[in-house]
Amino acid sequence: MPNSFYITTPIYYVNGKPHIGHAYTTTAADAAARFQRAKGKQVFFQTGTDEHGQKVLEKARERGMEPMAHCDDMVVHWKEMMERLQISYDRFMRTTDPEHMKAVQGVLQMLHDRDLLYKQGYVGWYSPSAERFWTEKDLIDGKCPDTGQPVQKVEETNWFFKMSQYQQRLVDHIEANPGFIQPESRKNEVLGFLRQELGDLCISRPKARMSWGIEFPFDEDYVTYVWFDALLNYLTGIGYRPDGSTQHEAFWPADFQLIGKDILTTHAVYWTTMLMAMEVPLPKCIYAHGWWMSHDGRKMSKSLGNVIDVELLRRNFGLDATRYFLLREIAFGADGHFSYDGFLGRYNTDLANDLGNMAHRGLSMTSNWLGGTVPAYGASTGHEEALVALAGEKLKEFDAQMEGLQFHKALDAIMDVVRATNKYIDTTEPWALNKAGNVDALNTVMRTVLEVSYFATMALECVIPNKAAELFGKVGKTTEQARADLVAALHVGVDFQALEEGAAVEVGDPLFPRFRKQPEEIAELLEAAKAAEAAAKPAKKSKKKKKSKVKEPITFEDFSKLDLRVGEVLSGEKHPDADKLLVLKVSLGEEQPRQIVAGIASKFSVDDLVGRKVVVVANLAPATIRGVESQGMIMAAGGKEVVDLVAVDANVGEVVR
Ligand code: ME8
Repeated sequence: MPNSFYITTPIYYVNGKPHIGHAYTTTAADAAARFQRAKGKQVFFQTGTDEHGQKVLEKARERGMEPMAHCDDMVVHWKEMMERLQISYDRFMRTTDPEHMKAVQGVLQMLHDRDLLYKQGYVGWYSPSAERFWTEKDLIDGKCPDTGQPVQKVEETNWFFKMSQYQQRLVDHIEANPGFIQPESRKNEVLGFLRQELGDLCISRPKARMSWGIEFPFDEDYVTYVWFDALLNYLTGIGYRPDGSTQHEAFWPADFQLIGKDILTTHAVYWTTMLMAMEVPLPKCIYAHGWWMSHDGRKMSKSLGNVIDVELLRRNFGLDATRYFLLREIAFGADGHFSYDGFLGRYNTDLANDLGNMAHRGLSMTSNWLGGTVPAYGASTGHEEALVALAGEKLKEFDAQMEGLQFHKALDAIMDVVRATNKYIDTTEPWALNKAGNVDALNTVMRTVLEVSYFATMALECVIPNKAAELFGKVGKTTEQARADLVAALHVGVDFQALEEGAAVEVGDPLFPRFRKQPEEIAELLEAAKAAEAAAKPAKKSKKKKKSKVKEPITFEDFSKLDLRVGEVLSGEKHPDADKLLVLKVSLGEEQPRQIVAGIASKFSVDDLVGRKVVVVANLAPATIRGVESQGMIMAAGGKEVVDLVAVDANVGEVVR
């Protein structure tokens, strides 16, 4: 459908409760969905839960429950999280939904009829935590390379999907459609992965070992591999049935499929080749965002226990502030760290000082000095024209960044207008105009500030829906009117003529009061933040550090011989012959990624590093380190013990000076 917009999140495993990572993807999808709805698109937004597979079965057993009863119980937490975050999904998909299960069986039958499935004996290492097989050489210290959790050796006959025959078609599709896998670094990662020979995909589990899944329609001894089942939710949820019906075409191909970078291969390779086999078009974009990390540089996850419960943030700072923080704090695509101080800082600057303060100043001065109604413009103070122009330009930027899911930039564009308006208030000094009885100019200043307050919240409504609605009410507008005004502003430009002259304004409480709670009032939140940090950092004996002496001075000429570049870690493995070394593939934006041996294994696993931007000494002469060639050096902080990597947030290949 030309006016449709379909956006999905991963469906989450019900082996634990939701945390900041899940809230993040879901809030991002929600903001995009709300924005597109406001723009008049026919939106379908799907999220849900992934309920089959070994991981969920084990959790149910651990709780002494039947798997279905366990899922029903856990789903309550997920739906509650979504309700609390005001997630405006159109469908909450559960893979235990009978219609979905029937459709999955239909797809299996269809692929079987097309001779795209075969049965074969197999030996592999199964990781229940990642729900996938690995070969022995993939394992790190005998554990799952993705999650670091134990694996089980499994020898059994299984059904395979002939994934390998789609390898070249997939490479061609990725190359011909630059926006298909985003961001660019993830696209390169997938292309890198596809440079090796692609195998076929094991898509069954014998019931004798694991029965919690969808039964094969043509082999009752087997159930479907959890990923094969789960990925299909994106289609079955919008009515896809493998019987030639076309209901799903109202929304398919999806505009955006949001995922975390942890599940890139399953989406960019398994899902896309499954679609090719089903003769269904590929989604327009698979967008893999980064991770919320704890301060030791590890992904926040259920298994590490270093997660923050967003509910604590919501309860202490409010829903809108929590949603704003999630989307503003880190670039969508990059990793970011959570810290309580970071949250507080963002709240107090952007929301309390900038947006909240601007609106409150406008409303209270209008109420105190102008009888509490929206004034007509008087004479110009000479500063309004620039502000209108800035707002017009920034709204366009906001629109473009929202269309590209660059939430942090979109929000910042609107905040630029807010900050400029606070400066405008300071420059025009309405208190002085009031004192001097210059009502004409005062009217102009107040009208302008009220218009910007409305303008900013109208744009930000998709992120801060409640506070926006509160502000609309204070200037005599409804949410419906604000959405219509947003569309008008996007089409014909910004003129700061949206409010109705004479409409009553209401001051009330500031939208975002400065956060002044005492530590004892937010003890629960502080404790949780501290516990997450403690889980992140294994306790170390405190050692007194000797300060290393600064070396002999070098000249600038010596220094300028160094060619330092920004690189991104694409993949890696442990050095075959040295515990402290990792062998990493690092992209410097050159044709081929570099292989770099780095002595950082005591601090980082490969999993911690993939996707991180690092500083590389690019012109260090290649050397062979314990039998492995190294083409450069990654810069790290710390003496003998590595403390952290030298990290930058810049484009791959950029020179570091
Ligand atoms: O993988 N930072 O489910 P899951 C950012 N059922 N996002 C994070 C995160 C973090 N620290 N931790 C989790 C599964 N996420 C499968 C998906 S889809 C057909 C099947 C988010 O419960 C992120 O979106 O492990 C990630 O991809 C997802 O949660 C994984 O959720």
